[in-house]
Amino acid sequence: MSLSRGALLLLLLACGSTQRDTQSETNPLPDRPNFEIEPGPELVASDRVRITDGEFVRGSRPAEFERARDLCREMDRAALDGEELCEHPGFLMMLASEIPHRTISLSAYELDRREVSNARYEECVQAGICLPSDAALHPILGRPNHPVVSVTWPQADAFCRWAGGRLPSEAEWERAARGILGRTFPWGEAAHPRLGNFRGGIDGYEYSAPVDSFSDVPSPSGAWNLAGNAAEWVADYWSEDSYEGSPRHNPRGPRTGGERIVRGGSFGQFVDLARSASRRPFPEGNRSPDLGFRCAYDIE
Ligand SMILES: [Ca+2]
Repeated sequence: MSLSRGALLLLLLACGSTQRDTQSETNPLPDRPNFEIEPGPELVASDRVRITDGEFVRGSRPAEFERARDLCREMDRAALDGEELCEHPGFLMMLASEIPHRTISLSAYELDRREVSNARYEECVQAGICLPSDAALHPILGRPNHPVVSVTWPQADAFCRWAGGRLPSEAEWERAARGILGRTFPWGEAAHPRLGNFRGGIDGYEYSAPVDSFSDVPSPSGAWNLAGNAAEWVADYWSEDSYEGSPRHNPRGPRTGGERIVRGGSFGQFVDLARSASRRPFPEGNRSPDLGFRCAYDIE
């Protein structure tokens, strides 16, 4: 019997408790690659970036699907319960949901430069609007400058509204991580496990990292930790075929559903799951110790 989509994600998250370093043993990488430069990131305040209106290419070509499968195998993802995860139907379904590859356009918006921290989230709790995170008392996950995690989608949504914004649409999140050049990762093409907080420990963090860590790693939007650290809720409901027939301007997912979309990979997952096009479903009322969020803001 195949795993449900939510169960598959939980399985992937559960893998994070075992730290391994197969990548560094088999494929030594430089500490920093030669970054591609993309003009345009605009820091509008210390805490937000502005993304101008315009087009970008969303989704993946069939060749990128195959490359993502290869990346999964390279990460030496463990066989789980005798089943090879990289060939699991649920995993392949999530990869296939990135197709088709298509140019779409978005209105301008602003985005939090950092994941929402425990300290910021606590202000909303103290205001009587937000419910406390389940990880608030964890010795690492609960640190003030670490991303708030273990919050449901409704809790994340409530915070962003309280903060004067909203959760980013899935397309807005991808645009911020991918840029107009269609990068595979925010920093470029190669799967560098040192350029964010991923499973494996060679980035220096076993659990979450401060929300201003990896601030020297460029991204097309200037936002930090889109790839890795806390995975991030976005606004849209999940559908594996939502890219089919999608509007080409400011697309949103289905109007209803029970699962929302999670983006960006996490400290509990290998770097391949942090590809900027990678998308996965998660039940909106569930929590995970590596799942947080950041907020977007309309420009008046
Ligand atoms: Ca993140």
